[in-house]
Amino acid sequence: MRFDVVTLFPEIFEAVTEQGITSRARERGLWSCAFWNPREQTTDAHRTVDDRPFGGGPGMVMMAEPLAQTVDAIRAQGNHGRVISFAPSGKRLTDKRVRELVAANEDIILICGRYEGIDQRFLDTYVDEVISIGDFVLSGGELPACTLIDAIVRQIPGAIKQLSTDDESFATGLLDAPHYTRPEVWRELPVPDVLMSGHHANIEKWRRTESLRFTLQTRPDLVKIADSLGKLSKADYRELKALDPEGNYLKT
Ligand code: 9D3
Repeated sequence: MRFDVVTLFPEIFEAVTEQGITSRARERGLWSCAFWNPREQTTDAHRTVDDRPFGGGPGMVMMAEPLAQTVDAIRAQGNHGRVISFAPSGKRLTDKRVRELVAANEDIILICGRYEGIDQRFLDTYVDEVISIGDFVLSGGELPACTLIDAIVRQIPGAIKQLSTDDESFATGLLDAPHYTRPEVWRELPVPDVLMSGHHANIEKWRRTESLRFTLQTRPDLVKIADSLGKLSKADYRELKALDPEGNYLKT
C-alpha cells in the first residue's frame, strides 16, 4: 500500500516511517509513502500556499490551486486511490473505517491542512472523505494523518507477529483485561494468583471477567454495543448480572 502525503511538515511523519512496527513493515515492503510540499507547486515569487479568508475572520486558509496542482502531480505518478483530508469537522475515525481501508488494499492520498482550514472548492472537487480523530483541537492534519497511517499499517497482514488482530478490544467489542509482567511482586503488590497458576482455561475465564468488569466501569457504551452485536456469551451475561445487577449498561 502506498501513501502520498501532502504536507508542509513532512518531518512529523518520521514517527510512523522511522519508528517501531510501522517502520519495520515499511522496511519489509508492506507499505511505502512519499511526501509532497504544496509550496513546491506554487508559481509566485513568495511561494504562497495560504491567504486571508474571504468574509473576514481570524487566521489563514490554504489556497486551492497549490493543493490541486500537488494532487495532479501525484495522480500523474500513478496513485489512483482515494483522497482523504483531515479537519476537526470531519467524520470521526473508527476501527471499522480503518479495517475497510485495509481491506480495499488501495493507494491513498492524504491532505494535511494547516491554519484555519482548506478552501472549500478544493475539498468539493478533489477530496473524497474528510476525517477527524476526535473532539479536541490540534495544530493541523499531520498527527491525524500519522494516526490513520499507523492504524492502517499495523493491520496489514504480516505487519505484526500476532496471529490475528481480530481479538483486539475493538474487534471483540470489549477493553483488554489488565496485563502483568515480572517481577511477581512489585513494591509489595503481587500479580493475581490465577495468572501464576498455569491453568489456561481459568486464566482465560479470569481475563474475560476482568475485561467485562473494566469495560462496564469505564466504557459501558461498549458493553451495550457488544450486546447488540451478539458478541456476548451466556457466561458473559451471567458475569454482567453479577457485576451489575440493575443492568445499567443497557441504559447508557
Ligand atoms: C474547531 C476549531 N476551528 C474553528 C475555531 C479552528 C481550527 C483549529 C484547529 C481549524 C483547524 C485546526 C487544525 N486541526 C486539524 O487540522 C485536524 C484535527 C483536530 O484539530 N482535531 C481532531 N481531528 C483533526 S483532523 C485535522
